Amino acid sequence: MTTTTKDQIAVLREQGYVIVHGMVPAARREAMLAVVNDTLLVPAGSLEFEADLRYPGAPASREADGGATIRRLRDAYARDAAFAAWACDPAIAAWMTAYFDEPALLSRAHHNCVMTKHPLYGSLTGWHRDIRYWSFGRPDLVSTWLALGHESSENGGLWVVPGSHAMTFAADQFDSEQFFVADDPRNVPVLAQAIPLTLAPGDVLLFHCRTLHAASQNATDHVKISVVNTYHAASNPPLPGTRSASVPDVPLDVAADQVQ
Ligand SMILES: O=C(O)CCC(=O)C(=O)O
Repeated sequence: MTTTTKDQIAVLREQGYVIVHGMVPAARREAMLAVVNDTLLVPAGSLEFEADLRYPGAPASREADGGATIRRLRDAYARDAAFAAWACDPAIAAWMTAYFDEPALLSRAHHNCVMTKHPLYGSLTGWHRDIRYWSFGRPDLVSTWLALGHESSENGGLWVVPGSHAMTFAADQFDSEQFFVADDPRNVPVLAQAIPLTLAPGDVLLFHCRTLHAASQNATDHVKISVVNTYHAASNPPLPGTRSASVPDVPLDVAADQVQ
C-alpha cells in the first residue's frame, strides 16, 4: 500500500494517477455532503446541468424530463468554507508543493466543483484528457477527486488508462471536442488497458491532466458525489486572456515542516 507523499508522487508519475485511501474523515465528509444535499434540494449558486452538456444519457433539454438534473456545483471554493478548506488543505498543499517542487496554486477556473452523478439522468462521459479544458504553458496539472461516498463502475465511477499520461497520440485520435475516439483502430488497444477505479468514502484520487479517463452512467439508486479540484505550479500560470486565467488562482500555503 502506498504511504508516503514521496511514494504517492512516484506512483502518479509512473501510472498517471494514485489513490490515497482514507484521507478525509467522516465528520468532514458529512459537512460537505450536507451542503451538497441542501443545494440539490434548493438549487443555488452557479450550476451545470446534464442538459447543458448533453453527453450520452443526459436529458435533451432543460425542459425535458430530468432537465433539472445537476451535474456540477461550480465554484466550490466560494460556495462554502468546507470546500475552501479542503481545496487548500495543508496536506494537499504539501502534496502539490512536493509534486511540482515549487509553490503551487489552486485553479478556480477549472473543476473547483462538486460533481454529482444522478441515477437515470446522470450522463456517460467519454474518454478524454482534462487538459482539453485548459490553457497553460505546460501540460502539467494535477487534480484531486475526493469521493464523498462509495464509487465504482456501478455508480458511474471513473475508469482510467494507466500510463496514458505519458502516451503520445496524433491529433486525429481525438474528435473535435477532444474526446478520444473509442472505435478508432489505433485507440482500441489503448482502451483495452482501461481499468475501473473503486473509491471508498474519504479516498482521494490524484490524477494527471493527460491521463485518459471516462465514466459510465449511475446504475444505482443513489447520487454519487465527488469534490474535484485542480492545481498547477507557480511557474506554469494560465495563459493570459484564456478561460484558465479568468478567475484568480489561490496560492497554497505550506508550513515549512510539511514540505517533504
Ligand atoms: O463523472 C464523470 O462522468 C466524469 C467527469 C470527468 O471526467 C470530467 O468532467 O472531466
